[in-house]
Amino acid sequence: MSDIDPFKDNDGGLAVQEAKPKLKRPPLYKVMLLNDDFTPMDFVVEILTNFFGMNEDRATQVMLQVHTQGVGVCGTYTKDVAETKVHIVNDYSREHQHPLMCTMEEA
Ligand code: TYC
Repeated sequence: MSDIDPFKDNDGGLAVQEAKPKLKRPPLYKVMLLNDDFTPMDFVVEILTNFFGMNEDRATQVMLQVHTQGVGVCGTYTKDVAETKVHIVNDYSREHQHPLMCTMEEA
């Protein structure tokens, strides 16, 4: 058996400070759609339902918000998830010959 007893004071009288675990929440990122004059509204709604889990009504609201304000938030995610969403949406839009732009920024 080891002579280190985890339940015994093994610091030989030294003042030993407990390690303070520094756990921070990971930063979150907003994934956003930008307005343009060419992408059909239906296609934007399809993006929001397929890739951001919105129902038709919510997707239409967000699409109209982007259409009128120029930008709108699709969701907030950790960095890896946000980056993946941005790539998937931009690839999908290019595949369908639409200029729709998806970007992200720290929340
Ligand atoms: N402005 C586009 C149109 O009138 C619709 C649109 C909405 C495009 C949202 C992009 O992110 C967007 N067809």
